[in-house]
Amino acid sequence: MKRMLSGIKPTGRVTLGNYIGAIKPFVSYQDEYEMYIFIANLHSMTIYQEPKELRQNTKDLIALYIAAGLDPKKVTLFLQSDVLEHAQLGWYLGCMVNMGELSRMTQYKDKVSKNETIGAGIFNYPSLMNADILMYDPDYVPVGEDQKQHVELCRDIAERFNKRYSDTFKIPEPLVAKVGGRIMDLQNPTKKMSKSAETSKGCIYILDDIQVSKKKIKSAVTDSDGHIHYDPINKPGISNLLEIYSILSNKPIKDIEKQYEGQGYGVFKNDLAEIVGQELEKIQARYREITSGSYLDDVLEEGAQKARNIARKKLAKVERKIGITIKKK
Ligand code: ATP
Ligand code: LTN
Repeated sequence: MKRMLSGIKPTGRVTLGNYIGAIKPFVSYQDEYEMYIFIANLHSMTIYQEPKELRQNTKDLIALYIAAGLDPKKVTLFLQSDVLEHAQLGWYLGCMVNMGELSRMTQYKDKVSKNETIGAGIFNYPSLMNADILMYDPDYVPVGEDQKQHVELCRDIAERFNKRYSDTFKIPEPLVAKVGGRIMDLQNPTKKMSKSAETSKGCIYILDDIQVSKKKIKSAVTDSDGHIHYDPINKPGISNLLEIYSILSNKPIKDIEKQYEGQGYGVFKNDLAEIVGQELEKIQARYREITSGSYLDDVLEEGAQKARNIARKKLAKVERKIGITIKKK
């Protein structure tokens, strides 16, 4: 069985973008791959998190993974901070990456260009991400479009390490969905739907009130040409809605275009609002069941143990190779 690994940061309320771009694909992979999915809580610290909110977001995220259909019996689900080896391997790998390489990362460049005061964590975080990945030798890393560059850097660093020492890490492949890899903000469809966005109007949260989320779909920004056609460059709003529709209804975009030929945006948006509403209702019902008891703690404990078994061995191997370990056995 090929292995797959991915993580999501608990930096805010989980969005429809996270669900479509990350969580839903994970669910579809779980029968086919050996999967490791974790909450990237160390990464979330790159931006200040209010402690109470961080705790709640972390719990919600793990519950939503399961509510969306991930089965902890099939998938190893864990908290990054429960496996201390990530930070240690992150340090070694951080010593192997060049400042120039880290400076070219889009997420970092975006922050710099906005002249925000940024912590060193934002700059260094691809090294920790490299550790998260290389620790488990995955074949594939399913991510949204925005993370592809980080996985490519990870491949370079793995190759560098293997060449400098000896074969140690598997070279992972990023896996970006062709449809749904980049769901856009409903009010500004040239911007990614993001859980840490300043305003929530263009962003659907999985735990949103159902009526609120329907309203957000109905008031999504489109264009004035009235033709339901997929063209992300010239019709970003409608194209984004078509992607959401396609993923949630399991229908190809071409079929949806045909279905709404000659109809206005109103009908299409109303139908999509219903589809989104139904999907969220299903997840929210399951979420309420899961969060009432100690089930989540048990899942995380079991996941951490499984992950630690792998991480401990990998880190020991790395430390032997690089000369940190002085004991013979
Ligand atoms: P932040 O706004 O704090 O950067 P985020 O909403 O971008 O957070 P992440 O935790 O960075 O979410 O991402 C989790 C996963 O969800 C990643 O694989 C990422 O690529 C994917 N993802 C995030 N936003 C979207 C989106 N709008 N469309 C598709 N996939 C997305
Ligand atoms: N950096 C990613 C989250 C993340 C991740 C990972 C994804 C941290 N470690 C390892 C895949 C594999 C983000 O910002 N979305």
